[in-house]
Amino acid sequence: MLLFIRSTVNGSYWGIMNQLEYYLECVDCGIKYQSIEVLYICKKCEGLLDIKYDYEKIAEKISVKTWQNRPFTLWRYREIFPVEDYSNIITLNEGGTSLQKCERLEKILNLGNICVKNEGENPTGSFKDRGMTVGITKAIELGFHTVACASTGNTSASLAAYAARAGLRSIVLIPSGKIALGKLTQAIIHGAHIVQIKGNFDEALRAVFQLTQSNPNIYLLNSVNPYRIEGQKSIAYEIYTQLGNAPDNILLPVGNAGNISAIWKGFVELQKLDLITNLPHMIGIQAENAAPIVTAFKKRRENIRPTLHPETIATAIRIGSPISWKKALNAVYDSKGFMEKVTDDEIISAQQLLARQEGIFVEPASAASIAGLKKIVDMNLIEKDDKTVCIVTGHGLKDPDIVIKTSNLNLIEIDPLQDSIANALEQKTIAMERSL
Ligand code: AN7
Repeated sequence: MLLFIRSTVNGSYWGIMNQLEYYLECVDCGIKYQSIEVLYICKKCEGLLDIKYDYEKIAEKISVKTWQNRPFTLWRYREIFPVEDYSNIITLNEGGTSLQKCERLEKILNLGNICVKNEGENPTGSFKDRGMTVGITKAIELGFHTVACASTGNTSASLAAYAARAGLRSIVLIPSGKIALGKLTQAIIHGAHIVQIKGNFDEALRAVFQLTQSNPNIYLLNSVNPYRIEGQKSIAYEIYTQLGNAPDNILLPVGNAGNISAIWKGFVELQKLDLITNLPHMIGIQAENAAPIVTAFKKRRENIRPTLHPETIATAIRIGSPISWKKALNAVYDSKGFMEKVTDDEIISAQQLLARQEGIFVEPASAASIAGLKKIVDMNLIEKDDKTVCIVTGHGLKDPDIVIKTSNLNLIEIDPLQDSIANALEQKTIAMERSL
């Protein structure tokens, strides 16, 4: 049953859950909807929805001391998530990822303060688990038995795992032949119903939208679902906890643009709650041939023009028509940040750099944030002593094929009874030096 109440008199849009009051609001036309409604986009103008809270009331309920005494996972910050009953959450202990200071990278880039937030440490190996714990909890709360998403890989892996944990059926639509092996493997082992789409992610997203519109018993868990975004804003809360304030810059890869919107929302909330004194510049990085938001930003356009045939080695962000582009552009403009693009070669070099210099193995899309940092340093767009946090969004083992393809393998094989290992290594070093 849909309940659509537009009261202009007494503000009765407020839904009350867990004594936390909130409602949904269209980011385009501002119409408000009650939180009990299952809705993904505005019924009037098809704009994206955002969840609105009464921050004064939230401020009364939270206590930093209480947070400190809880385990360092996403649910440490439970008061800021719109779930009805905390005792019924579906969790795999997501969040609580480490913030690694990268001193070698600092030296190489001649910067004073770089940290990497390693989202590969999440249960299924990507930041998507943050959105999924809240989204799947919501699916259960709303009484759904089936959940679905379109995905370039990580969302499908996460959805499949959390649906399994909750005992729900999951359906994932993926672009045929274009998702990384590790991600497909995860969707398979967690028992998702996998549908390969002849087409790219944008077409898969349209298809899953139609599927859930014509089958209202299936809950859509792409980032257009406003509850997903609520989970992902936890990245901001953790960075605040780890640094004691907000950094100067946040760099992250941008695909469908949910994460940049979510993290910005988190920081704005932290400021409203009087927990931080400054806001970071949000710097979004896209792959060169899948960069519609970068183009819109550079041309100061109000709208994006979708890229019809997005292409990049970083399949996670091979997206031409990002659903959350408007929220992302708002985040970039409001934070006085910017958008930049990087080539596949720059992405691969950054992946190798982070792995070899810092011991952190990330998938290509995640390396885009490091490639972007290198690029903006070269462009003098960053102050030397700025505190910069790069979000590395997914684990490198998600996509082993890419490493094999892009590395100069030059493996050696010897008979240990006859050959000398030292000699073989020396020969290899000489060969490698010659090939440089
Ligand atoms: C590793 O899984 O869109 O800008 O369907 O897997 O919030 O879309 C993945 C996106 C960055 C981009 N890094 O985040 C999907 C999907 C990694 C990702 C992004 C994705 P958004």
